[in-house]
Amino acid sequence: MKLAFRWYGEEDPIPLSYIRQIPNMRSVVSAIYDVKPGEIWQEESIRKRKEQIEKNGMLFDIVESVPVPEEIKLGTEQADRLTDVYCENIRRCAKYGIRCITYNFMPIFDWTRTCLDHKAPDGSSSLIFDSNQLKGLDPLKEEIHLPGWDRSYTQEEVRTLINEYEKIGEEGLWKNLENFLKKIIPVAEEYHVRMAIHPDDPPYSIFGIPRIITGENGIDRLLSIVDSPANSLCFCTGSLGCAAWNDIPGMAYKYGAKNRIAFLHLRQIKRKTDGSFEESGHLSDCGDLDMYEIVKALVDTGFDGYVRSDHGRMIWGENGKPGYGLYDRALGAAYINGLFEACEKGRTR
Ligand code: DNO
Repeated sequence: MKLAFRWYGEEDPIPLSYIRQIPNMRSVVSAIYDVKPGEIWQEESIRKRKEQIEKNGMLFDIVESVPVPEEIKLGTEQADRLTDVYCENIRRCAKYGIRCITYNFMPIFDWTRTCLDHKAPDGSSSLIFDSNQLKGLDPLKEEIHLPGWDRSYTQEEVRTLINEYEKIGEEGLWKNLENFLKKIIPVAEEYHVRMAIHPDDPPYSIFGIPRIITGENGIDRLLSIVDSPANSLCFCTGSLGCAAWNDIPGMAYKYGAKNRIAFLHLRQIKRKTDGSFEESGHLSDCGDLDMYEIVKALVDTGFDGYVRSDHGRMIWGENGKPGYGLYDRALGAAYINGLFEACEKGRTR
């Protein structure tokens, strides 16, 4: 496996020199942050990012994310032109050594949580999703700002987008994903890049907005649209794992065996019966996901993709970007090293 750590560029309070000190750290997962979705990534910016990372003894060979503009997801008349821009970004990334690009196909919002600093009894804090807090809220009628939502949209824009997504529904979104994949995957193949789609987080509809990459059925359908390792998954255990019906080790084995997991996000969650959940320490004992079984399933299939610890808690007084502090993600990385070493050695003995 290729151990990686997400870094938000110059704005990130964590120095690359610290990330380098995490044992076995290989790649820095980053992106170009000064462009909007749908714009071209300047080669100069990609080159600079690569140099910064390499100067610190690591590789820049994986991107998270090249965001997909709403026009593509909605299939507007701009979709074709913007997909061409997306293809050009794939080519440019490949030119500077990128081998894997993460993206998602979630309408309007990326991940959704209700609180970013929920205190646990041990004094740590983490991100949670409390479904009670959403009950009775209607973004079509009132102004709602949830953590993690893109603040660049005005409330009016959010309303228009929600209406448009409701009009196209799940099948419309599938159609637009299909058009997108049929155009981008051949380019990714030609340039030896694996596209890794991030599942919807959480994996169910919120406020009636369609969500399609939520479990096995959706993933099977997605992978069959273009049957190629360039059309792969960013297998996020915590996103898929919020739905109790998703068998995460089983899915890891199934998609690992098909060589369709390019990137693994190891994130732990604790579910509640009403659909709420909280993020917790990465260890199996800290939540509902058996990390050993997940890693073992992947190792058994010969997995050699990228892995990163996802969404750490805030611990030891750190005051960082929610989910993306140094300390707990570094503990998670050490845990990932241990799990992989044990599973890999266990296989050959
Ligand atoms: C959350 C992340 C996601 C992920 C994107 C990929 O912390 O896992 O924001 O980067 O969905 O496009």
